[in-house]
Amino acid sequence: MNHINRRVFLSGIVGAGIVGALAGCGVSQERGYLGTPAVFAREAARVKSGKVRTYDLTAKLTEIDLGGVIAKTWTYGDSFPGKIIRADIGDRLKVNFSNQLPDPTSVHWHGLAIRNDMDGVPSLTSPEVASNASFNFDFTLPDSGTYWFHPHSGTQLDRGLYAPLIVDDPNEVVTHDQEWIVILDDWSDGIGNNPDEILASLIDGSAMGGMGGMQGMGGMGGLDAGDVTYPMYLINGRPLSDPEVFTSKPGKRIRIRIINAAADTIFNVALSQHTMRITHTDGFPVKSYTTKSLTIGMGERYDVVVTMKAGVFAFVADAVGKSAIARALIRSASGFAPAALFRPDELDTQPVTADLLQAKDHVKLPARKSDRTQDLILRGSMHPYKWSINGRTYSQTRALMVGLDEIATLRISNRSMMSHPIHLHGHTFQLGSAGGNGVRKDTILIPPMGGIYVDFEATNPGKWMIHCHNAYHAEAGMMTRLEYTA
Ligand SMILES: [Cu+2]
Repeated sequence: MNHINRRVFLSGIVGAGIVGALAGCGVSQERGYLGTPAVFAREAARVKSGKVRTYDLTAKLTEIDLGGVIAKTWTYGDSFPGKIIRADIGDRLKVNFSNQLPDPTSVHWHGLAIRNDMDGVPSLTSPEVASNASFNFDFTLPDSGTYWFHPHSGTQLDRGLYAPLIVDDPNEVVTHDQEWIVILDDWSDGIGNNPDEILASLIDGSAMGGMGGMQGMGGMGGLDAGDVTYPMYLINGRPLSDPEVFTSKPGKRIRIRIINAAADTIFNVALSQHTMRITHTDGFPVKSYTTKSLTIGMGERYDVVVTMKAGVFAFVADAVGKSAIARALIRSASGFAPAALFRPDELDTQPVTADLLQAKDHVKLPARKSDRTQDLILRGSMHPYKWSINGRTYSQTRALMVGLDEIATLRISNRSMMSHPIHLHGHTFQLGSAGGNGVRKDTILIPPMGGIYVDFEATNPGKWMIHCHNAYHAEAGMMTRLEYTA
């Protein structure tokens, strides 16, 4: 039961229709800020490089150019996606954040097992940052890898507020010549409905199909499709009509760090005429696995290495169940780019999912018997538009509990007809048993009616979110908390 049931994975049904009331996300502690002695003690014990890296980060209103279509949206700084934050393992990262948006916001450092009071979850770990206010983040980076950051406030994730955060390990043996960060997204803000309007339309059923409307009109809506039809799908903020072109040379090995920043879209990705050697997922190394395509859920990351042939090649992200693609190009020699809607044959191969991969030995958790097992039962429906964990939406949720330094098991079972990428804050679990072969991850796609279990080591005290990384499912209730016993 620790492996995703692949047959089930391919049999999603999407329902749509009349939707009812939303059970909103709850606010349990208005002030938050849980800088407890246990949190400070663990921060003090983290391995430190002695270096400090300081960044300024501003959330603001911006106009972006989507292939000649100007969209007003919210971004980090003047670039979209936001500028990379990069540091080494053990560095102390200081981010001076300023909120110039009309609404309160927050910044969550997705995937990083950092001190709890810097995790950026309003009303749980730190105060929401009011409009025209600021907040200074300050934390030690515990692990290397591909991470990213985004708001943890309402549906803001579905605007332009995201950027990569890369943590380097100076001791890593480098086996590539170039690096390319590829961020996938589904897009409507400023050109179709904004995220608040999309959520409202999902709840009241008013927007059916069309730009930023509801996906599917009942019946078979395709495989694992999301809830929303977007007018555009982007790679690095660029639409099909104006793709990013990455320049390389034949024989060069490119490390591609793929991040799915979409709110409602799972992608299958492939590079035309190439295989991809998967080296990491969610920041953690895996035993090399070569594939022609892979599936990436919202919030997940995969690092792959490709060895370039000569020519112009399409890197394509197929929006699963949505009959749409996003793409970028790699140019390693002269030639014409394939047509905008070109779909590589590689996308017709069985895509790799995390259950097929194995952790490298040095990142396996200690092979210890689990101290406690808790269930996460995922349920929901399009009508009414309501998504729950263990029969409760977030405002009514009962936190899962764990004791400090325990090995804890989460048994996740999906009793709905959609895939859900489940994200655990502050920890990286191991798929299957601690010390087994499963990969280390912080976000795992649970297929419709599928189930898995994961083990994690409870070494990061505080209050943490566990939730679906579909922004609309999370807002409609599919979130709970993990808390440490006193
Ligand atoms: Cu979900």
